[in-house]
Amino acid sequence: MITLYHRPKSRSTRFLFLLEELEAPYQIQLVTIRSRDGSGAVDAANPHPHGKVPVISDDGVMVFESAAIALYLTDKFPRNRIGPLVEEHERGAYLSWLAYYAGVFEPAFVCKFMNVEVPRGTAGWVALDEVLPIIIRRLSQDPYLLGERFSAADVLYGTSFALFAGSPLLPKSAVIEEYVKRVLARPAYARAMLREGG
Ligand SMILES: N[C@@H](CCC(=O)N[C@@H](CS)C(=O)NCC(=O)O)C(=O)O
Repeated sequence: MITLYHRPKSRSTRFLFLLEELEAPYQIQLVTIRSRDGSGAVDAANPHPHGKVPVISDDGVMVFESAAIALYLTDKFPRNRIGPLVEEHERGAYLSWLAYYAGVFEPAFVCKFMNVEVPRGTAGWVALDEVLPIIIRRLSQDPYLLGERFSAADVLYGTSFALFAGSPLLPKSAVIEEYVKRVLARPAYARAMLREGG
């Protein structure tokens, strides 16, 4: 049984979505986290090394970091084909988009948000202005990052774009807007929202 350590309206919400997509058996353990305004506290019950969410425990096996959790869960629950397995053609693209999420996409957004210039040739990521055209080009060709096939990578990117909708951080793009609509229209997302509060 998977336990998801969860704080509503945080990065753990998307794992309710993924677990629903996978139709995996899971339970939710609500935890507190530190917030940007200084409120909140690390929850002693949270096994994450920095007291963050998401983190999952699978009968004692602990997995943290969104991209790692996504890969762990789609490998563990392959029935609904939400993540290509090792022997599948799309596996390379899947791993690439998951790693790109953690290593490039999120840092690019954070730099933009903090108004920090990305040092070319030093940082392992690039500025958001260089990230967005890559993703928009990909999604102009196909409905999802892996093509016709929806995957856990779309859970991460789709919910992130949904979060920034209307924000000056995200220039208006019909391609992204349609993508977000497609991702959030999935029945698993609606089921996840029903469990958001725990
Ligand atoms: N790189 C982590 C980021 C996790 C993260 O920063 N989560 C936020 C909630 S959205 C958090 O727990 N913040 C509390 C803190 O920083 O102590 C991942 O993608 O899983």
